[in-house]
Amino acid sequence: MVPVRFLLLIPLIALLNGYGVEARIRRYKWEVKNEFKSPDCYRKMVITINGRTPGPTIRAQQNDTIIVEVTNSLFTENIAIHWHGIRQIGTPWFDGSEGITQCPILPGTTFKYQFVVDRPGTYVYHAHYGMQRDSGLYGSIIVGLPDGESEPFAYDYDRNIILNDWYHNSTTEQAVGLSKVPFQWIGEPQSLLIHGRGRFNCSSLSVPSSDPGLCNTTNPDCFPFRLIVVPGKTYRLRVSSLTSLSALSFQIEGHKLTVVEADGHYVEPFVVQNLFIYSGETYSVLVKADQDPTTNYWITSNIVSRPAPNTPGQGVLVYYPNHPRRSPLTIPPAAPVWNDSRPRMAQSQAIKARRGYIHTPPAVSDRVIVFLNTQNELNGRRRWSVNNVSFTHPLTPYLIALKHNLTHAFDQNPPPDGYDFLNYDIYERHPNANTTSSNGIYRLNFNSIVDVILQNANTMNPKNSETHPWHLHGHDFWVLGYGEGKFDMFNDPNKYNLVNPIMKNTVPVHPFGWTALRFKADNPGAWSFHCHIESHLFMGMGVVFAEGIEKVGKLPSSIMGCGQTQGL
Ligand SMILES: *[C@@H]1O[C@H](CO)[C@@H](O)[C@H](O)[C@H]1NC(C)=O
Ligand SMILES: *[C@@H]1O[C@H](CO)[C@@H](O)[C@H](O)[C@H]1NC(C)=O
Ligand SMILES: *[C@@H]1O[C@H](CO)[C@@H](O)[C@H](O)[C@H]1NC(C)=O
Ligand SMILES: *[C@@H]1O[C@H](CO)[C@@H](O)[C@H](O)[C@H]1NC(C)=O
Ligand SMILES: *[C@@H]1O[C@H](CO)[C@@H](O)[C@H](O)[C@H]1NC(C)=O
Ligand SMILES: *[C@@H]1O[C@H](CO)[C@@H](O)[C@H](O)[C@H]1NC(C)=O
Ligand SMILES: *[C@@H]1O[C@H](CO)[C@@H](O)[C@H](O)[C@H]1NC(C)=O
Ligand SMILES: *[C@@H]1O[C@H](CO)[C@@H](O)[C@H](O)[C@H]1NC(C)=O
Ligand SMILES: [Cu+2]
Repeated sequence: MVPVRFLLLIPLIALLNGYGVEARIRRYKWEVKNEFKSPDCYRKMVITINGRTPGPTIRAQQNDTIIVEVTNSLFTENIAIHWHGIRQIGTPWFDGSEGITQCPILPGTTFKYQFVVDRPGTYVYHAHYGMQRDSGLYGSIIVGLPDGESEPFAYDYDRNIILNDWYHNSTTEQAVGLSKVPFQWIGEPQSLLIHGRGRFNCSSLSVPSSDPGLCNTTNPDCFPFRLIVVPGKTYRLRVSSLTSLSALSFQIEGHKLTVVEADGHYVEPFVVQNLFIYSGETYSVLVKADQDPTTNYWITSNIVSRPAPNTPGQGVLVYYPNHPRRSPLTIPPAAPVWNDSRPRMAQSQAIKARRGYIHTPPAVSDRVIVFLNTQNELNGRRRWSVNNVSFTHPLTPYLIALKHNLTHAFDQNPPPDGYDFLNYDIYERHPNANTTSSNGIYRLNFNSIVDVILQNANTMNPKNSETHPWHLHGHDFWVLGYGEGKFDMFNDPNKYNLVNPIMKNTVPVHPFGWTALRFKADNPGAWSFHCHIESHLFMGMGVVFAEGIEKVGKLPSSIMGCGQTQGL
């Protein structure tokens, strides 16, 4: 059966803006389905869009309107799709975060997302329902400049690579384990994917399967990723990570990477041998095909920050006209030391806004919120907490509850703006006996300037702290600084970079460290701010901000239907 596959591009009669530039409407029809695929040679039920994982790439120009009609053809599961990095100014109901901005899209129904991509850059989309992103529902959004404008750097070709980690257990099995008493951790991924392709060692299966097709290294689904380059040319590689758990190091054997873009903002260029990339981040790097063209080179991803088994993601950089099936004769480059966070911290600190493209942050903020991340046991389950509050979703999405004054839809008590920072030892294990779970939210004054300090700490394991990439919906923030140890309220703000901070939507907080952000609460709506690790969010590592609700326009009826929203 041929899957329904449409991709209509309708250059509607100019929605002419002030510059006389023509903004188009780009329409997509997606069918989301369960299918068996073998991205790492091991067959499992995945979620595809129009038969593919990763799904189709959305390509647009600045200020175009994107319309995606999503049909949920899954057997039983609900879905929602988040447009990661798109701020949804004026359309907060199409952010795609289930439980925050919309009710889920039920099986057998179609939902229409419609939004403007108002800034050029590299973005992604992915499921935002439970931990469903892990099942393969994700893809890229590439927004180009308007005709006649050019980037502040030169390249010959533009290529796109999404990095991921991959589990053989289903999302449901993972969720069941994480909710169980006793708690059952998901463990490390079985493989790493480079643009949807990986390689699991089929001989290492502990219980050999009676089905010889279950793990099949000649399945075309797992033919390794190839990037074919023409000698002498420069490539812009748009590298994104949508891992469920892993922090990654990405490299191309023998080639240097010049970082020029991060989360849709131009970076003052700097050169790296390997790019550290955290779930939810996007980068553009320039790579020149300037090495010996008679051979091919490894493209690798490796897990850092966790003691994972060595299951590198491997692809090949092929110098045209070498044979694309020819693997390099060398051994793949070694991974960085997993537990040395110094080079990762150094790379985070090296990312600055490009000269000529600096958005100067406001000099002071109106409110400072410190988020201490801790792990704890709550009712016999392991959870993550922020200032002793482990986040739970309400049945009624916040945006709807707030707009319609449904005060019983969620806990009206706001969670705390900080923790006992004078006395709390971030290097110790704490029982954190007073942790609670709540679905209360942070209400921000409209147009106020908010500082967020992410404070990392020890987990429930001795001498252990993890990397958490935090992602903010609806805004970009300035990254004012990173530090090691406990944030010093009195001295560290003096070291903030107010000169050329990068703006991003996702940022890591390094083990036992802190990260300081500033943003303007200028986008009416309700916005999730959470760790981008699927299992961590599932375990409560997130908060919700709301601002300017009185300025939110009339909510579309398509987002209703769950909790207390029936009949609205
Ligand atoms: C995009 O739209 C915004 C808001 O309407 C406008 O300020 C900006 O100039 C537009 N940019 C282009 C390139 O059309
Ligand atoms: C996969 O899920 C099953 C339960 O469905 C569980 O017993 C098993 O330990 C899980 N495997 C891994 C590697 O997490
Ligand atoms: C694959 O797994 C088998 C069995 O564990 C092991 O002997 C072999 O070395 C592995 N191969 C690779 C390439 O890691
Ligand atoms: C493995 O995949 C190849 C290519 O699709 C196919 O020809 C072969 O029959 C498969 N082997 C098994 C045991 O299913
Ligand atoms: C990393 O772990 C190894 C043991 O696996 C240990 O010997 C080493 O000291 C650790 N390095 C750092 C920087 O913590
Ligand atoms: C919600 O409450 C606000 C302030 O009390 C009021 O202005 C608004 O009309 C109410 N909205 C609805 C839908 O009842
Ligand atoms: C969280 O609870 C611990 C004790 O379990 C306490 O030391 C800490 O101050 C509390 N933090 C907040 C923000 O209430
Ligand atoms: C936990 O809360 C109770 C009641 O508020 C308080 O008496 C107790 O001291 C707290 N425990 C800790 C460790 O903070
Ligand atoms: Cu996390």
